[in-house]
This record gives sequence, C-alpha cells and structure tokens, in this order.
Amino acid sequence: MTETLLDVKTLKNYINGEWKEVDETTAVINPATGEEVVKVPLSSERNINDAVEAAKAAQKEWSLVPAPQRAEVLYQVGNIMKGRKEHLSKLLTLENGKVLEEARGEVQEGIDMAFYMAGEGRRLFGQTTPAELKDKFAMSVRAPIGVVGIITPWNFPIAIATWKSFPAIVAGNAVVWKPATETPIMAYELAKIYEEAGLPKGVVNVVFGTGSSVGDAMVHHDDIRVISFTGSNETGSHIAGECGRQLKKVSLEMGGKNAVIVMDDADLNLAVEGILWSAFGTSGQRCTACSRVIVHEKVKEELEQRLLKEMKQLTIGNGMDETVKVGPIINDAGMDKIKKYIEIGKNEGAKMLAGGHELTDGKFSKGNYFAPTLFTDTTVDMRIAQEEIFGPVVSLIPVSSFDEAIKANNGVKYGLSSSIFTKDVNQVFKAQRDLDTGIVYVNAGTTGAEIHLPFGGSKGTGNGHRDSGVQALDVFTEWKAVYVDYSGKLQRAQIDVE
Ligand code: UN1
Repeated sequence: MTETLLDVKTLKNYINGEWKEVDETTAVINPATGEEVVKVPLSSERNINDAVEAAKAAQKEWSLVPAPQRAEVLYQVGNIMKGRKEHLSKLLTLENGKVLEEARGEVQEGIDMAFYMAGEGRRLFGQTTPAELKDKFAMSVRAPIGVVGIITPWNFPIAIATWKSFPAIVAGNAVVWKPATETPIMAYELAKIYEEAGLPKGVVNVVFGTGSSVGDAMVHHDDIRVISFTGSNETGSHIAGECGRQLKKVSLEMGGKNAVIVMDDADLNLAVEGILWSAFGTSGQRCTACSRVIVHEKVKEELEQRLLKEMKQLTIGNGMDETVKVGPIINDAGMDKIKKYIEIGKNEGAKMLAGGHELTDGKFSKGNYFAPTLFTDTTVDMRIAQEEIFGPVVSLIPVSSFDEAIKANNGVKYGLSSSIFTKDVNQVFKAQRDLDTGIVYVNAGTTGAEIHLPFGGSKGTGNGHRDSGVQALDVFTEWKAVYVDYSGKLQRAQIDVE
C-alpha cells in the first residue's frame, strides 16, 4: 500500500526550495497496522537556522509581489489539491488512521481554505477614515510580519496547516513549518504542491523534528516574529511563556472539553446522531470532539438506551476500509492516556455503560484500537468530566434545567465548542449568548467548523487569537496606520484643530 501511494522511503526537509537530507530519522507508524510508513527526519537547531535564513531572504521579495498575484499561487495550490484529493486522502489515512471519508473531508477543508484565502488577495481590507485636520488623509493597512513559525498537530495534519500557512502566505510572509512527527506526509505532499504551484523558493520551508529541538529552536529564533501553534495545553503554555519573555507574538489553539446539551424537548434521534458523530468520529481525537453530554434528566434514560443501541452498530477498524466508522488511536501514548482516564472515571464512581477497553483480538492485534466508551451518572467536577481525554470516551452528566445545563457546560477550564439540541427558540438564543465557548452549534454536534468562520476558543483553549476565517489574518499581519498630510504646512494633531 505505502509503496504505491508514496514515492519516497525517507522524507527530507524542504529548505529554500531544496530537499535536504538529515542524518537522524525516526519511523512513522501506521496506527491501523503498526507498520512503518516512512522515515521522518529529526532535525536540529542548525536546520531551523538555515530555514529561517532562507525564509528571511525570500520574504523581502515576496512581500513586494502584489497580493492578488500572491493569491494566484494559492489558487494553483487549491487546484492541484483538488486534482489530488483522493491520493492525499489515502495518504492521510495511512499516516493518521482517520477513516477515509473523514480524510476526504479534511483534504476538502484545505482546498476550501486555499480558494478562500486566495480571495483575500483582492481584499486584505484595511480602513480609510477621516483625519481630524484639513487636507490630511488617514488609513490603516495590513503589513506582513516577516518570518512566521507554524507548529501543527497530528490530528488534522493538512487542514490546520492550511489554516495557518495560507493566510500567512497571502499576507506576504514567509513560513517555517514544523509538522508533527507522527504525520509528516501531508507536509511533504503540500511542499511539493507549493513548488508545482510556483511559490518562490524559501517562502515556505518545512523542517521535521520534535518539539523539544525543532519547536524550541523556532520559539527562540530572533527572526521568527510569530509562532502559531496548535497542540496540547502543556506545550502551548510553555511556548507562550517563552514568547512572552521575547515579546514575540503567539497564537495558540489548544484543548477542549466540549459538550452536547440535550434538552427534554430535543429531537432525540438527531441528538444521538450528533453525539455519535462528534464523540466517536476521528475516534474522539479532535479538539472539538464531544466528550460530555449534558442531558436533561427527563430524557436521560431514553438517550442512554438509544446511544447504547447505536454504539453497537459502530464498525471499528482500519480507516482504509470504507465500511469502518471508527479508526485507530494515533499511538501508544494516546492509548495510555485513554486507559488512564477509564480508571480515573471508574474510581470516581461514574457508571460505565459500554466500552472501556482496548481491542486486541484478530484484526485489531497490530494497531491501536479502543472500544467506544460511555460513562453515565457523571458529575461536573469529576476529572473525566473536566480533563481532555482525546479518545472515544463520552460522559453523560444529568441536569434538571436549562440554567443548570449552561452552568455545567461553562464549568470547565476550556472553551472551544459546545452544542445544544432543543426546539425551543428562546432556549436557542439564550444558549448562543450564554455558552462561553468560541464555537456554538444548535441542533448539531460539536464538530464541523467551516473555514470561513473564526476557529478557536475562550479560556484555557487559546489566547484570544483565531485560526481560519478572516480573523486568521490578524495573526499574520501588523496593523499600520498611515497619515498623509497634503496641506503643505505642519499641522499638529490634537493641537491645530480649529
Ligand atoms: C481540531 O480538532 O483541531 O470543526 C480541528 C472540526 C474540524 C476541525 C477540527 N473542522 O471538527
């Protein structure tokens, strides 16, 4: 399988438009089969220095290319991705494990982002605004920042990379990109696409390696002026601290503890579908995954029964098989974390209704598979209802009112996504106002954000920035206020105003 999909056995860094070999490598493992897919470089600080030098030189010229022409490259990137959608999707399933249907969805998200951000080449709007003095003109424009560093996770290896790199490129920056070592193939493929699309060399550079060496070198490099990171809270807050000391701009997208609220008037069939899709899709390995269901006590038992029935229908296995709905867990560390939380949940007194164990028999013996798990009678303060698990585990929390449901939703340190199932229009509008997450769904699960809206969260999920949407441009541009005085005399603001 790998041989027919991938044209190399060992990946190389992509620096200044050239493929650069690195001595040290590590194996990338297909989580569905345990087989080696490819080898990925483990780069060092020196490789980052080379990449930044190339990026710095390239950015000077790139920033002078008119934005609509920069956008032409992104249109090309989008077209090439579209033509290769099936190939990219299969490679994505191979390295990440997500089922093929979802891999296609993720690649589509990247294609959408390419065309959307290419459109920004003819917008990149600033403001024109009156000046307070006669014969004086005032405007604000977006200026590129320079060299930006992007650090992307394994769970959405291509979509998140496009959320970050496309706005950076169209705005006139150059990029140094560290993809997750678990899923480097999407970065390899995207680098090839950039080249074919005609992106000048050095505008995007890919350096593979670990967070502690490559990531750290990026965070501490003086010429990288922005770090855009998606990953764990632990790493994110470390990066924020380091960037803070250097007065470096940092955009963080981290964990979630997303809930679906099911009110007593909800369409329960729809709610069940929404919960299954957002809790067990991608095996729960989304930042937006539903890991809590806050259910009105009047419909709690009915919902439990329906969920249990449908959970039995979920086919688990290798995502390459089109009939499979739940794929593997990324690696051993991911499995260990899920197992740890199952024990925590049991010890805390939550009632386990289904799952709770690794799958090891027969077809499961070589990969990392975990049975979809349902806990009930969970209370808001339990650790399984507070901490991110990143696996196919969902906990039901019974409540007796709308207000209690909102309080339960907001009673966690994260604030990424939330959802409510109800037919009551008053509850809908109150919920969209009072749920404190960055993303709110009504009568849908907690996943499925579209790329032209801001993606991100409040509280412990982020630090106020957003990926995707027009808001992503704020991460990769500086605002510049420009005043043009055409009066021919010195006019002092705030003083010479008549
Ligand atoms: C993530 O899990 O980090 O809204 C990204 C969604 C997807 C993106 C998820 N469009 O679930």
